[in-house]
Amino acid sequence: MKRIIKGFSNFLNTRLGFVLLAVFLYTLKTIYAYTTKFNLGVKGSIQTFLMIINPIPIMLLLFGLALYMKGRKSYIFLLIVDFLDSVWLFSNILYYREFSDFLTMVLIKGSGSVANNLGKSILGILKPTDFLVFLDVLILILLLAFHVIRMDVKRLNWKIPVLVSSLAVLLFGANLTLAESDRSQLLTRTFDNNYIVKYLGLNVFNIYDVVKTTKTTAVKSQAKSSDINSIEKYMKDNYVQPNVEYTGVAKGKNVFIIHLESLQQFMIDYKWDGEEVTPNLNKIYHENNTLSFDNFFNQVGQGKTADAELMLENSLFGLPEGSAMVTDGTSNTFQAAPAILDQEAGYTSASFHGDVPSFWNRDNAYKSWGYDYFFSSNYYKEKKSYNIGYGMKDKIFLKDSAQYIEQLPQPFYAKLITVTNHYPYTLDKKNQSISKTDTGDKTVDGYVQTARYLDESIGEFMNWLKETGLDKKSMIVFYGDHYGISDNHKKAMAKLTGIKGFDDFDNAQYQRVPFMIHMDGLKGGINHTYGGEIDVLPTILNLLGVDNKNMIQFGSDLLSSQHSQVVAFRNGDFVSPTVTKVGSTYYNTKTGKVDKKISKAEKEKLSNKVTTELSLSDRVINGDLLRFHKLPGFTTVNKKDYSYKKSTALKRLKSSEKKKTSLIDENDGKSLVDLYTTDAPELSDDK
Ligand code: GP9
Ligand code: MN
Repeated sequence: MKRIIKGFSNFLNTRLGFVLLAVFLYTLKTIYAYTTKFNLGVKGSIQTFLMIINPIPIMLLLFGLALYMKGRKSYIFLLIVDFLDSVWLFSNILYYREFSDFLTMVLIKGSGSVANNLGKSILGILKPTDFLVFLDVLILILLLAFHVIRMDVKRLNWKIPVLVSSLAVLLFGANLTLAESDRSQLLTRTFDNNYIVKYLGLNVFNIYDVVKTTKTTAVKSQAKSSDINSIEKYMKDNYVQPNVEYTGVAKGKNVFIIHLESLQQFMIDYKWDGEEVTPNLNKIYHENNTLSFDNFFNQVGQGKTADAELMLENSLFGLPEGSAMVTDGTSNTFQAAPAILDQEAGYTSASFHGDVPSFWNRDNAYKSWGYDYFFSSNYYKEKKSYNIGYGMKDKIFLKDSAQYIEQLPQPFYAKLITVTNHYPYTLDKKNQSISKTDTGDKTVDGYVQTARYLDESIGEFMNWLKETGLDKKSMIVFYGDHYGISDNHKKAMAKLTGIKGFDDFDNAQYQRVPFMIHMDGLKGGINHTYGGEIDVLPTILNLLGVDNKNMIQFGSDLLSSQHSQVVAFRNGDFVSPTVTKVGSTYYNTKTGKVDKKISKAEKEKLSNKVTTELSLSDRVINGDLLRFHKLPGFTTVNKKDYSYKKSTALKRLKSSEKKKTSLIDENDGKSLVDLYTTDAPELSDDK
């Protein structure tokens, strides 16, 4: 035993031993920070394992640099690196406490509101245990100072540091592979900074962030103000006059944008086991005062929900890779729906979502879009049973949103993002009200159950709008953000739809998602125009009577007779009433057969239109070109004016400077939340 201890202490007296000790202590410290200071959402054994080991490769690489040096300076170097890294961790802990997100380069460069929001309150949020992240540095210093460990000053054989660095790279490769196998497209889609930290560690996230930001800022800094000219010209040449019959019919109304997670159009009127899956939505779909679209497509890319949000509120396409909300949402200038409606028509805007604010970088992108409020998961009562998958269960989420909706000054623009009907479509027994389908495909068969649950939650919400009279004062827009069943499940889709040999053509057709505009007195009906998410903003602005003539928008009013019915998909494929393109194959949309008659010129014309629009839109985002586009009467949004800190927001709601126009005010200060009825079993269990 003695010999082992002796051997161990001898090893620590070597420089390699010291480096490994530093890595070990650093790892312990990050485990402490990850589990007590952040909320990474670690689930299962793989994620736990990765969370524990993820600091090792990068620290081995960084601290390992000390092995290339000789003398005391190698130790000093290691301690400085360790100290600086701890300062960084410490800063992230403080930032996270306020924003539930990590620091990024863009935020630090000052375009965000870190200093603004954090500066004043730093002392207020500091906890003594935060300083524990410096403990490992202190221990190492003390060990050296009291000569418990002696410095090993000689130069090492060059093979040792090279071996350590190579091992670090190898370990990192293994870490990344394991992470990707648990969460594919982790680095290309970048849904949430929390995910990258959970899987790869804070330092890797920072390196990733710096590389990514350097790349995007280089493109932006090269962009010139004249770059907007060709875009402005394209807009002018392709301007679509909106349908005047509908101009302003919703003027001054509240707007609800109801995001139906992963809901595809084929669920509308779909029956399973002799029952309608979505009876409430079906009813709305067929009502006379609902404008329903049955040829409306999702157009998202890797950004999925984020792309849908971007298109709906900016009429700009998502990027070919990743999510523009993440890569450009913090830094770019936008002319988005919330800001436009605020400035043009005095709307208060709010987004509601029962997930963490960092997902899809909403906490920052929403500020750039001018959202006054962002009610994310920390505004809601949290309980384990209230959550499933990515966030709160829809019934509880919508019910608990009512308390904030009734406080919003009217007119308001409120977006409610549901999430229960999300892959992998799991739902607890108590909430299931229809049986699973029987395709035998595990990821597909629960879909009708979560879709039914979503539908029921919408039914309850609509009922509350009726009870409170909000339904008469509002225009309610429903949309499905993207497919629920991906093209990896063609066999199951064939069974669900009855289409034999469900193929690529069918898959393109099944990108249809619901889009409905519901309003008291609206001239409704089922409209067969082909269109997609890019067209929502111009359509809605026309209904609200807001002129969009000078805006940079890649969609057009769906109700206009001039509306182009060529619907672009993010990969350059498209669907139109006559032609569908998938890869290099052109189909006849009516028959689903490969179209051999279509001329080369026609193919090129359609295809060019689609790729031109996609690439012009990419240019706007990559070059941050809206900063150069002068929109008459519009003042550029200043992100610093916005804060989604709960205490500040709630105070602001109560003391709104706008005259007292909320639902509560209209009801003599009395809450109308009691009128909300839900059969959510979790809530009746509470009683
Ligand atoms: C998470 C939710 C899901 O907050 O919006 O996003 P998705 O995975 O559908 O893109
Ligand atoms: Mn989604």
